[in-house]
Amino acid sequence: MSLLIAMTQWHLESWRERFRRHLPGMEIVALGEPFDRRSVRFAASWKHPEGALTGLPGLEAIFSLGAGVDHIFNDGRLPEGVPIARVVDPDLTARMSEYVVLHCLMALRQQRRYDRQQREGRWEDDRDQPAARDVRVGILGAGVLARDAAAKLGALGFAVACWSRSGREVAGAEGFAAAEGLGPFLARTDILVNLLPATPETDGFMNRKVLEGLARDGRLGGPHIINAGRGATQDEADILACLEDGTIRHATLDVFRTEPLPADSPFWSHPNVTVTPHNAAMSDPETICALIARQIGRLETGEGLENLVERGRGY
Ligand code: NDP
Ligand code: OXD
Repeated sequence: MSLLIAMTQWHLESWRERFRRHLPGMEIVALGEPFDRRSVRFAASWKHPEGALTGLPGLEAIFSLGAGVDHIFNDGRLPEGVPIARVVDPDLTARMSEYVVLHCLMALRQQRRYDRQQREGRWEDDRDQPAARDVRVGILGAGVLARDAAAKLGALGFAVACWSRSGREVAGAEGFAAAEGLGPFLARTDILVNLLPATPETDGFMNRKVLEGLARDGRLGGPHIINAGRGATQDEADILACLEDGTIRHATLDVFRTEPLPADSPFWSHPNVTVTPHNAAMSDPETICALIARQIGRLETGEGLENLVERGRGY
């Protein structure tokens, strides 16, 4: 019985060592080395190469090593019928909320302006500092991450709303659903936070049309956007053009269509763009291995997997 580590990018041997500790008795094998394909029961994936999970007749579950699963669905030869589970972890969730709260506060408290003034040696305060309650944050998504961020922003006083496919209720936030809810949601939003997954439906979602729908009467001198979901959900040419013509005032981007962000990307040097290297919410590898070991334990005892992904929806 073995678990296959099917990943690119990360350091294989440290993951193997962790899985060995959390799953004593399980053989841990990896792509790129000879292994018995018939004995693989579980796969742990992060951006595995296309087709890497085919020809594994005993495969019972695929575990994403992250919260997102777009990297798994990018594989056009994914074996059918095998359940896919993702990471839902309070530590990761808390880190994402830190990121969202940090960047909403940066906008609210005009921190970039004061940084600039400090560099220029200028003492100039703003007597028109809005309160958090004067600023409307709109979160795209009402899932695990959006709900926690909404609660923490709400505790600071921000006026929070969430928009999602189903319009599911989020405590302390106004709810908007589907295509009909999008216009009113955008029209009441000063800071747009994207926490949508990358799916065929959300591809390029943050485009000019959406950005033009944001509130024009806010207290921040123009709309701000924060994307900590996935780069595929943003239209990067539209974002740049909207920054140029003032449709949006500032973009904080943790994720990009091409990562690492190419050296010649105009985002690097744009004065109204904040770039972070896809680390809004790092997953703790130790926690993830423990989570997968627990999931395998649940399968062995017949309890079934948690945090399953719906293939039809892509998240
Ligand atoms: P969830 O699956 O819990 O939530 C996804 C939310 O998106 C749901 O509310 C869902 O609506 C909504 N949604 C999906 N598709 C659509 C659509 N077409 N239209 C409207 N709403 C839609 O995911 P999480 O909150 O756990 O994570 C969100 C994403 O964050 C991950 O998929 C990942 O890509 C990204 N992420 C980024 C990290 C980083 O470091 N930058 C770290 C971790 C995650 P409904 O509720 O109706 O189903
Ligand atoms: C994730 C990520 O999906 O780090 O967990 O982006």
